[in-house]
Amino acid sequence: VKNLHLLHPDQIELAKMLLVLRQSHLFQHWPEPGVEDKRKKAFFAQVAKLNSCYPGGLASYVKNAKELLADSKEGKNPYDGFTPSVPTGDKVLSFGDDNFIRFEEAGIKEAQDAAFVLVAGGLGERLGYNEIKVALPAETTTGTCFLQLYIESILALQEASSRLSQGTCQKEIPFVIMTSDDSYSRTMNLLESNSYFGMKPTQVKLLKQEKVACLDDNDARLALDPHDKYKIQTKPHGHGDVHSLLYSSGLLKIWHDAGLRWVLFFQDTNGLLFKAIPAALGVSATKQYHVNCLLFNEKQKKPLEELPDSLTVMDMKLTSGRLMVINVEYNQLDPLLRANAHPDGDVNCETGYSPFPGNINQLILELGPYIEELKKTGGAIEEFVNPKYKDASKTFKSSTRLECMMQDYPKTLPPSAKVGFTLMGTWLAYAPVKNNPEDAAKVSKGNHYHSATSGEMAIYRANSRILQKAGVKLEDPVPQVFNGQEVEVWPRVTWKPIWRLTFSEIKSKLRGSCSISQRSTMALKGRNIFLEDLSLDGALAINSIDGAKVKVGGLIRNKGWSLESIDHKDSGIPEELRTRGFRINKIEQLEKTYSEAGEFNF
Ligand code: UGB
Repeated sequence: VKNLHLLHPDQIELAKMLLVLRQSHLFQHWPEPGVEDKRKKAFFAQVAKLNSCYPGGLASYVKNAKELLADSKEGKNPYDGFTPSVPTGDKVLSFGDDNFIRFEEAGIKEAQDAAFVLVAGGLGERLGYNEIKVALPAETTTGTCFLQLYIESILALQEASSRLSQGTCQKEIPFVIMTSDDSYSRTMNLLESNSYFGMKPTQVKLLKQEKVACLDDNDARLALDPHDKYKIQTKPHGHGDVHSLLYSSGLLKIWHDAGLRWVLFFQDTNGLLFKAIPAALGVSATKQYHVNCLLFNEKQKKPLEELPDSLTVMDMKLTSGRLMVINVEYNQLDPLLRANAHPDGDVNCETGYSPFPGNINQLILELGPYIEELKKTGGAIEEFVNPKYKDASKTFKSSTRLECMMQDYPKTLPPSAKVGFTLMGTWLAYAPVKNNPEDAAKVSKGNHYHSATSGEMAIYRANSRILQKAGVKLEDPVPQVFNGQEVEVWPRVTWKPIWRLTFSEIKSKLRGSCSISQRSTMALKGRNIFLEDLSLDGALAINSIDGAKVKVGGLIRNKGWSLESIDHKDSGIPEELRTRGFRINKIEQLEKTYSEAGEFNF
């Protein structure tokens, strides 16, 4: 009370609110006026920010926290009353068949009416990489980082979509990146120092999510920062923030007014994602899904204790009869199954994998119904709390906070909402980079490592298999161990998204009979490169401008590029190589650059 005169009237209101919320411990320790007054004012500036960034303000935050903490203390399962079942509907979309090609075409048509949203507020502590994760090379043959790959993929989609609709000028596909205090400036720097990887700066918009207040106990007392007694401790609220941020930024309305129809959400390190996007968007459009979740098959039965939870999806039926297609956290799935006539929990079926598919966390939302829903909710997503308890007394080991996930969006939708999914083969659609070498090496053989090593190898495997499906003869992969992880090493095939996005496009780039040996590397950086009766046994790199039409054929043999194991603990080696446990030794290659328009054969 003695300090009240230091504050502005609106800060006094905030102080009163904190008292009503029983948060007086936050300033009980404050010294007499005249001592550290500036820091006292700064404290209220932070309170004002925390209050304005949460829908309903701090009063709602504390109220929600109390309820969720009470449920958690009681051990209440949020899925009580639901009966889980494996989702029904279409089976796995099979790459390259007629159905797949039809969906890809439909998706390409729709792409010009889409906006893309990347959630990249996390720092990737689990990966042990000190930079932002989107700066990490997706593969080291070309060194293309994830952000570049994503931007070039969106630009290629934009171009293909406008070509298909024979539009006179290309519609620019908006690209939003949700960042946080941890990632905002580094993401901006990465974009600016690389000329936005070819995208117009006006096409890219960075949003920033704020952290939320930490909670010290079951009464939702806000936690003070252990290093600063004039600051409330904060932690990330989760990727679910993306919905309220998109809504409050006004972008959804702008997109709607501009006639856009789809919003696609995706995560920071999946180098395969855009191979699945055209078909998945085609599924959304054809089936008129309001929400389409991308799923992968061959989900491991149970992650190791050391690894974080992943998600799965299923149809869930409430006893009252409501059917909900929803993602369920792995740690909630097992108890849920056990309580519902599956005494062994989530176990593998005859395929050797869990019958429940995994969640890639790529969502496609139809913009119209999405806006209507957000007008009601403001983008608030059902939250959860995950306190780590000391013992049976249920006091906390350390402070906790409320969290939310973007994939929980459908939870509040009315039963009439069309929520569906697109199931793809893992090899085509999902290879995230999340785990550091030590943790990945603990994953049992045959399961997904989700490391930089497996992420890179998955790109070569997918590209090789795509070429194989299109008729190219490829030698079988060989197993190799890097960073303690056994991976299949396929020919190191890479191409720019502009070379090929869909299966039909790739077929149009191949002629005659082509073959590639296992030890080969092929990097295609150009739009009009055609492979004709090519027999490659070594390394081939082609760079060409749009106007150059290059036909590559005949026998190309050289010493090539080999993969050399490195020690991930050797701090003298760059981190982005150490995370994958190998580097590329460029011994000999055929490299050609075409910087002038014309037709070329070699
Ligand atoms: N992210 C943010 O933008 N803000 C945040 O506050 C937190 C994260 P993680 P997670 O792919 O297998 C997700 O940490 O949370 C961004 C799904 O929830 O990589 O463990 C962050 O930058 C889970 O259902 O993943 O689990 C990154 O781009 C499952 O699908 C993204 O959010 C799992 O991914 C995901 O953050 C998976």
